[in-house]
Amino acid sequence: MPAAARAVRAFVAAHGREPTLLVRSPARVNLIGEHTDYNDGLCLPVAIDRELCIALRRTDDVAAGADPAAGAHLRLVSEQDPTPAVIELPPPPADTPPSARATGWTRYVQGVAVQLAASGQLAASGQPAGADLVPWQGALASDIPLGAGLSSSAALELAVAVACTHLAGSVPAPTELARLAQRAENAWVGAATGLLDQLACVGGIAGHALRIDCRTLTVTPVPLPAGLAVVVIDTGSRRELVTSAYADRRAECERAARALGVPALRDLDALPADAASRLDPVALRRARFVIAENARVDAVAEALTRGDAEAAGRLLLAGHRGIRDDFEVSGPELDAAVAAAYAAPGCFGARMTGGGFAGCAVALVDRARLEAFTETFEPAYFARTGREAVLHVCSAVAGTSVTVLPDE
Ligand code: GAF
Repeated sequence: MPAAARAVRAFVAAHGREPTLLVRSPARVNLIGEHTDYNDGLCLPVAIDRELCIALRRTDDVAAGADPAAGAHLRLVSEQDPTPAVIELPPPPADTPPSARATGWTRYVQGVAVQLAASGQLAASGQPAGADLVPWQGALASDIPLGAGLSSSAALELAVAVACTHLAGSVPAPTELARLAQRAENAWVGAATGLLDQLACVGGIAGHALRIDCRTLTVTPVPLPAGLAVVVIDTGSRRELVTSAYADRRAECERAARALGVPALRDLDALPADAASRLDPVALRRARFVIAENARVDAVAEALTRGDAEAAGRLLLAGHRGIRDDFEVSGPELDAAVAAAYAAPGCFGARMTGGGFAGCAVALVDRARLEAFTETFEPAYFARTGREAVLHVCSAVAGTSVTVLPDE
């Protein structure tokens, strides 16, 4: 059963009546441009048809038969967790110490509510910031694998943000929603991530990848050739401690930019001739990767636009080599998946995708040869790793959206 139908069913089971709204928020896969977002650089994600859905209903609308006893909070049940997320309204202040914040997935929901209240996003009416945060109850269902590098957390953040702003009668620009969700993740959850995931999730366009300039926040649609399948390979691997390694990479990039005298690595088209004497070996490798990766984003976007899947695939392979050897965030299962994919029929190229170390790879595959690709890839990957991979043949879809359901 699709996630949307499961969310509606879970809502009725939990709350004993029908929801009035359905919010749908896609996962994303990044084709190229990895770890460039926090370097003010370029990336090329696709919002994909694996989604997180929230069915919901406001609880303060007595005229519509709502239950005032439900109280002033957001209450969200999930098919993946028996303990509901309950966020009291008004939400806690933004400077609440980390130890007093919610834990687990509830923290993302709370973080969005906190940022909405703190931003004055909902205060167009002139009321104090946060006064317009409408209480609601909801049920969540998701087809996005957790911890796999497909942005399940950004999908949740954006779904909650869109639910809250819709009920408040506010329609913020997609970039504002993305920034707000990023603040929830950075300042409340405590993960120093860039803006790639949130922009991809909220800005998705059917049939297109998105060339995102993370400095100007300009999003340019890039058509995906009809005969080209975007295949996400879930390697089945997951890693702990990814957050601290991510923070290390970010710090190393910032160190490299400082030593090279630029605001961000984005500001360099090539390593200066004397880079090796100005940078320690680690910072040199990180800078080399980021500079080359930014250039690959434009090259892949151009190749896709002219329908040149071979060229796009070669660039993905080069990207994988760079992220493995210079940026050092690949992992054994990711390397095995890329090698097995590229050796399979119909594959133009493949690379790890997302933050790294574990999770998913992405392959560009000739749609006409998908069956042969799958038949060859699966046993080859198993032979290399002893693991079963899960393949998702993905379509590019629209970003986070809200639908009004027939009210019963
Ligand atoms: C994670 C982060 F959340 C993104 O901001 C981005 O840096 C990505 O890793 C790497 O490209 O998904």
